[in-house]
Amino acid sequence: MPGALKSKLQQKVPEWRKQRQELLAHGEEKLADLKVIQVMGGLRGLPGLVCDTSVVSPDQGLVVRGIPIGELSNRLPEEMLYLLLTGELPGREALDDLRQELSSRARIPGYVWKVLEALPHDTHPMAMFSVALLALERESVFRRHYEDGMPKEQYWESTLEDCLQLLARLPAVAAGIYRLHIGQARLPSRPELDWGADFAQMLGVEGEEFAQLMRLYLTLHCDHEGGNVSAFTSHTVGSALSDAYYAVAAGLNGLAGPLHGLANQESLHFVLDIENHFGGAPSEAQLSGYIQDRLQHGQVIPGYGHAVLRVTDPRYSAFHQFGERYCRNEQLFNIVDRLFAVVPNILKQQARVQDPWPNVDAISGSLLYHYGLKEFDYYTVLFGVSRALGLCSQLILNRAVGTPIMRPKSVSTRWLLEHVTVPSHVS
Ligand code: CMX
Repeated sequence: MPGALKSKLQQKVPEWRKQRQELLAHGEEKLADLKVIQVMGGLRGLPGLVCDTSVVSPDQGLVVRGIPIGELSNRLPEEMLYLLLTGELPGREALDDLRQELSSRARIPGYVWKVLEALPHDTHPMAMFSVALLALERESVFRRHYEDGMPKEQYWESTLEDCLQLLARLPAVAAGIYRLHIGQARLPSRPELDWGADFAQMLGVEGEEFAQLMRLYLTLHCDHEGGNVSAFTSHTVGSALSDAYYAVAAGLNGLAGPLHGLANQESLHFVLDIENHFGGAPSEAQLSGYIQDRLQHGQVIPGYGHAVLRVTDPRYSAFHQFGERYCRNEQLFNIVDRLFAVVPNILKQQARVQDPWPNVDAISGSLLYHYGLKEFDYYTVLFGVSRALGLCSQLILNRAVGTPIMRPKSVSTRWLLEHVTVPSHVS
């Protein structure tokens, strides 16, 4: 018998397919004009993708299935998965069923550990994470069924199967990578715990406060619509009908970049550098000079700015509330607070910066550090465990409605030069 999540999707998929057909009947209608700056500037603002799991608006930030993320910060990551996929929060029974389904699939095949243990010790944890996922690809049900001639209508069901298997294993894989990284033995999963609490204890950090931080962390990072580097990459790879293991690993490889998910690592480095430089929390005036100096040297201010947002990231605010409650007297938290008082005003004076406000990466690292998770280069793995919820959900939904392979047109510089209006002084 299918689980509660699959049953709910079986109810919903026909309606979503119908909607897509209705829209396709309007296929020739025009939605937007394309500017040269968009072609040359990462397609900023161009509505060229459909993503139903969440939207990010400049003034509100992340809204998951119609609910602002600030209203979801007390939800479990498992509830977020159900919400992302179905558009509804699960009731008690459906949630218990999903948790049971995840814990029953959580065992990690031994070969994954052998592969990870064979890597040089200084391999970046994000590279290890990606390698682990690719090692698990041999288990793909989608690939096997595809080879056996599975009909298109069933693609999403095999993809769901792969995604549940993949997601169920991620906390143990990610925690195992952490323990390997710090030279400690792996800790066994405790299936009676929820996803966040089990992950926390497998990392080796005990206590309800850290479990609560992990739940919050996994909930807040779960999705950020479809156009960010990790989601877009994962979608592109998935659109070739590569299975979930390939698609999610590809997305995580994008997340590993310093302008994307790695910014949380960079951000904490930055806060610690400030602490070292001033021998503690600097005054606002000292901090202001430090920031100006950094900008003059052409460096970015990690954790500030965003390609879409134009307000303080609500995920920053949710972490800040947590910090206010549990880390108020922590020096790093105070530096983070002081940066918030200083950086936006300075960035506002830089005409080129579109968004002077903090994003989620400005604060998450200082909270992790407070609980003794001091391996910065591991932080993006935590982000990745959470973001895989969104990547998988997007992949399943795309398979359900039959989104085609991605193939935008590229143009050459010569083509652009020929198509822009010739300046009057030239002619
Ligand atoms: N510090 C200094 N300069 C910044 C800046 C910052 N925090 N944010 C933007 N800028 C600069 C850009 O580098 C760009 O400079 P150039 O014109 O010289 O290339 C200019 O301002 C315009 O950028 P933008 O349109 O405001 O922002 P983008 O969409 O190009 O980039 C982002 C967005 C996040 C990459 C950028 O703000 C940045 O590098 N921030 C710091 C890194 C960071 O926190 N990344 C995490 C983002 C969240 C995530 O995806 O995980």
